[in-house]
Amino acid sequence: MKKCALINDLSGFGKCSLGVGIPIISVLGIEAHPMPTAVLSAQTGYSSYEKVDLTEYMPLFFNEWNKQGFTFDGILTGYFSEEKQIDAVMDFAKCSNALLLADPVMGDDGQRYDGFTDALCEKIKALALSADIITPNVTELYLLTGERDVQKGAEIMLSSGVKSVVVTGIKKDNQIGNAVFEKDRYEEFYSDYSKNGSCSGTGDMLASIVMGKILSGSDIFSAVKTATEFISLVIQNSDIQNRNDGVDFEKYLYTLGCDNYEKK
Ligand code: PXL
Repeated sequence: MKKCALINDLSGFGKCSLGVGIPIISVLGIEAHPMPTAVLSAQTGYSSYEKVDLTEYMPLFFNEWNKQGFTFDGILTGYFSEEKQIDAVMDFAKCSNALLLADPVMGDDGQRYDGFTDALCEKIKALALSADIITPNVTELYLLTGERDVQKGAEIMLSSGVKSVVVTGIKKDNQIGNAVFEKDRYEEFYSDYSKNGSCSGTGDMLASIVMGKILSGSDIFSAVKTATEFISLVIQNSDIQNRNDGVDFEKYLYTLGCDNYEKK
């Protein structure tokens, strides 16, 4: 089986990060190998939370993985709480031939998430610039490039060497969608999932589906189409009282697995 390292936090509440990445990568038929950046009582959108940073353990875990000869087909990164975590990941990724998908988690709806300083955002930008694929939402694309125009922002990232830029949460008419920018191809995928506004974890779901589908042989355009349809289905069928709680993705995970698991 193909192997994907998942470098992200583990949050007890607010379904996101490793809590959605592990099941999604697994149902897509790819081995999930988590390295938690931090463990939180709940994601940072709640009015309070406890957080344990694993910054000092990250180089130790990566060294161990290298010492054991573990290799990866994909490296998927998400939430970071300290700049040093990103140095460790960049060192780890440099020594690997894996496809690097960096989800530059920094903010949403025009706001930075709690704890994201200028210095941390600069480091996240450095990681994004070294990635094969990035999946910023509109707010994160602005934080990365200073550009409010989505196409211009995506072009800045492409001209710096990123191969594919997937911009999420683009609002158009009554719809919300995701666009894939590559040097010589552009495509956008819209759905009616604006019904409940932005929800915790949907960006993490998109990044995980894109990575899992690509590692199992899809091109990025069909991977983003699948992710858009999945997130739309889940949001339409979730009973959302508080956007921080996340969405009811569990009951639809099986729809992602249909292509990959042999049916007996
Ligand atoms: O889904 C993005 C995310 C991931 N991890 C943590 C977060 C957030 C968004 O708020 O707080 C800990």
